[in-house]
Amino acid sequence: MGLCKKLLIGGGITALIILILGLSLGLTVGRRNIRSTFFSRCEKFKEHDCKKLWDLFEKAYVNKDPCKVPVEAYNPLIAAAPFKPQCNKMMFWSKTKDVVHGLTAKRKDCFVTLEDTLLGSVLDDLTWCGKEGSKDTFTAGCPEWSECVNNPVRSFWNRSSAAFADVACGDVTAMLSGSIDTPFNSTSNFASIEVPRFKASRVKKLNVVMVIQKNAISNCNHPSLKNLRQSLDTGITYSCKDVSESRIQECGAKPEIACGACW
Ligand code: DVN
Repeated sequence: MGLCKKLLIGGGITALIILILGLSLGLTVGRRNIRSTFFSRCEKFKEHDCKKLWDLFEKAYVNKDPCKVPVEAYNPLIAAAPFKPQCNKMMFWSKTKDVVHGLTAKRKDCFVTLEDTLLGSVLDDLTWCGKEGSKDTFTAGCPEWSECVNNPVRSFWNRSSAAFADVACGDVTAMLSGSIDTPFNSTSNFASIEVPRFKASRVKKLNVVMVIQKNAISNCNHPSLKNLRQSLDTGITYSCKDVSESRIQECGAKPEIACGACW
């Protein structure tokens, strides 16, 4: 076989080995990244055994088809770090993630969202999945949110949203968007999972804050909010206020503004 051919084949084999090594390194780095992120965020809370929580987390999806991870798979994790009722501080949201967390990051004295709790915090904005026959955690090549309902990420958020709503109490706040044509969308997690779990035996009132940005097309008079009121458990009172994004940001910037005076 000519020298040139031998060099070509050798080069091809070398390239293939580099590719396989790169892929497996990438997968290993991916698992190490999510694990180190999980631990660094978990350790900030100083209230749980982070290794135990990580092991319970992995058990939910590792070595499983990533489209066959039901919400119940996360029950042991939720049971190990149950959500605490934080009456009159709990905030829910829909399509307003950045505005809400911009506020709660600065005003933990006033409001707490699911993503401000231990379990919500350690996995916020992360992607993960497993696959049959592998004991690894993957952070790439996982199903998209809408690709299959029982994917590891969506099942975690559906299960944790339910558990967080189950402990909602006192005056509950919900921040909705005035920039979309249906602020209360029946298919959203807020509408389909959380609101149905607000019970009058615990929740006294739901205060909706409609975030009004420059491009606002909806407000508290939007018809979908009538659906929200009607879906509330009997006995839970309701209010809605149109609040400018700038006012919400001001409440975050000025801790001297009392929680109840933010809007
Ligand atoms: O009360 C909040 C909070 O408790 C959360 O856990 O659930 C409630 C918000 O859910 P929601 O009403 O469905 O609101 P959103 O804004 O549609 O989506 C909530 C979260 O699910 C977001 O983190 C979304 O991810 P993203 O887009 O910010 O990276 C995620 N999500 C919803 N639909 C999605 C999706 N992610 C990807 N594709 C989709 N189709």
